[in-house]
This record gives sequence, C-alpha cells and structure tokens, in this order.
Amino acid sequence: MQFDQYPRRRFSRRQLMQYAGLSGMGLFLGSCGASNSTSIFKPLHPQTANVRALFEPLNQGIEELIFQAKNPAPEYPVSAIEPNALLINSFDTTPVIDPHSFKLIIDGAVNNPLQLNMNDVRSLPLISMVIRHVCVEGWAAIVQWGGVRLYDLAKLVQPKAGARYVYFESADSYYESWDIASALHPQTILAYQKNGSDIPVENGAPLRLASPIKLGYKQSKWVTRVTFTNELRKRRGYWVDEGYEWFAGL
Ligand SMILES: Nc1nc2c(c(=O)[nH]1)N[C@H]1C(S)=C(S)[C@@H](COP(=O)(O)O)O[C@H]1N2
Ligand SMILES: [Mo]
Repeated sequence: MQFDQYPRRRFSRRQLMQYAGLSGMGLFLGSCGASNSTSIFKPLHPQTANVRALFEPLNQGIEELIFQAKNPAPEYPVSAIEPNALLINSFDTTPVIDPHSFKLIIDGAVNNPLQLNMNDVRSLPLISMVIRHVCVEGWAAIVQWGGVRLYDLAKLVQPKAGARYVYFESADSYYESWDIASALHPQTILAYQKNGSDIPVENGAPLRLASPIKLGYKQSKWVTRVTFTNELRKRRGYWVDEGYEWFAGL
C-alpha cells in the first residue's frame, strides 16, 4: 500500500472513504451474510473479491492520468434544460431491457470484476448534471442526466496499472472505446435518469453514458458491459470505424 507515500495525492484517506460512498460499502458487507438478497455486488470471480478495494484509491498511475484532466466542462442551471431538443439517434432498433434482470458487467484489466444489478448501481452516489449534448449531425441539446460516476465504479473494480482504455458494449450491438482519463473524468457518468425521471428506453434505459467532454456518438446507450483494456482493439467504435474521430472531445 503505497498511498501514504504518494506526495501529490489530492485526497486524504478519510476523504476517499467518504467519496467511495459508505452506502455502497454497507450494502456490500451486508450482503455477505444474506442468503437471499436481491441487491448484492456479485464478483465474477469470488476469490478476487476484495472488500478493501472500496477504501483504496485507484493505482497511482491511473490517478495521475485522470488528474492531468483539463478544466471541468460547463454545466447549466435546471432552467436551461431543453426538454424537446434531444433527438433520438439510434443506428438500429431499440433494445428493450428488463431492468429487474439486467446486470452490468464490469471486467477486463481489473482486480475485482463485478456484475451489478440496478439496485447496486442506485446504491452508489447519484450525480446529477445539466450539460450540452452535441451530435455531429448538427444539433445540440441541454439535458439533465443523473447516474453514477464511472470513477466510482472503477474504485469498486480497481483497474490494473496498465489499463489505458475502457470499452462499452451495448444491447443493440453498438460499441465504443474511450481513453481511461476521459472515462474516469468526474463528469462522465452512467446515467439512469434524464431530466429528473427514469431514462426513457429510446434514450438508453436502463444505463447509458453521459458526459459533457465528448461528442454524442461516444455516449453509448443501453450499456451492458464495461471492459478495461491495456490496448485499443481493432474495432474501436461503431461510428469511429466508419471514419469518425476516435477521441471526439468537446
Ligand atoms: N447503443 C447506442 N448508443 C448510441 C447510439 C446508437 O445508435 N446506439 N447513437 C449515438 C449518437 S450518434 C447520439 S447523438 C446519441 C443520441 O442519444 P439520444 O438518442 O438519447 O438523443 O446516442 C449515441 N449513443
Ligand atoms: Mo450523434
């Protein structure tokens, strides 16, 4: 544990523990003795489950990548929301996912792969932001999204030191990949709320990416799997593989 020797750390251990979200922790511990819990963090490989992971920062190299981050992207007041401006943009038919049986898989180059159901996801700190969604097709919309930070999910699974990219698989077979610093940016969330209500199915229910730092096509709807990788694969993204820019930063 080298955290205490890290001279440029931004958080005290106590702050990190608060930030990690004690609700999630309590739920995790509470599940250990429960035989029939409906809401438990299920490790893909139980032998790798590590309760302490919730209290530890990400490894130093990844924290450094994240904190090289630029200024936060602008957020707007709730009064600026444009309820009808967000156009549905789906390359294929809309997949309908049963939120009760849904499980988000988080795996790859991580120490503690997990499957989370929606109760697990909702037990983590809820982040709400009003941001500008920008589609390359020439429209934009001010939208409020509510959900969980990828950063908080990363703290649960603990990416390995070599992890540099994050892949997102969707139920409509859409796929995307992000650099890890953008994926773990504090304004990058997996959203389950839009403009204060549960996300409509066309907008990506039960979980979709939302972030003010990337163009619309990076923001995968109907995300089913989040995979940390050391390298980019040949297939980088549905639109990216058609010639659109991979980084697609705003
Ligand atoms: N799974 C999936 N995610 C997707 C898309 C898609 O076709 N499938 N379209 C992308 C594009 S181009 C945009 S602009 C936004 C649109 O989000 P919305 O339909 O909620 O407005 O979703 C992005 N995420
Ligand atoms: Mo788009």
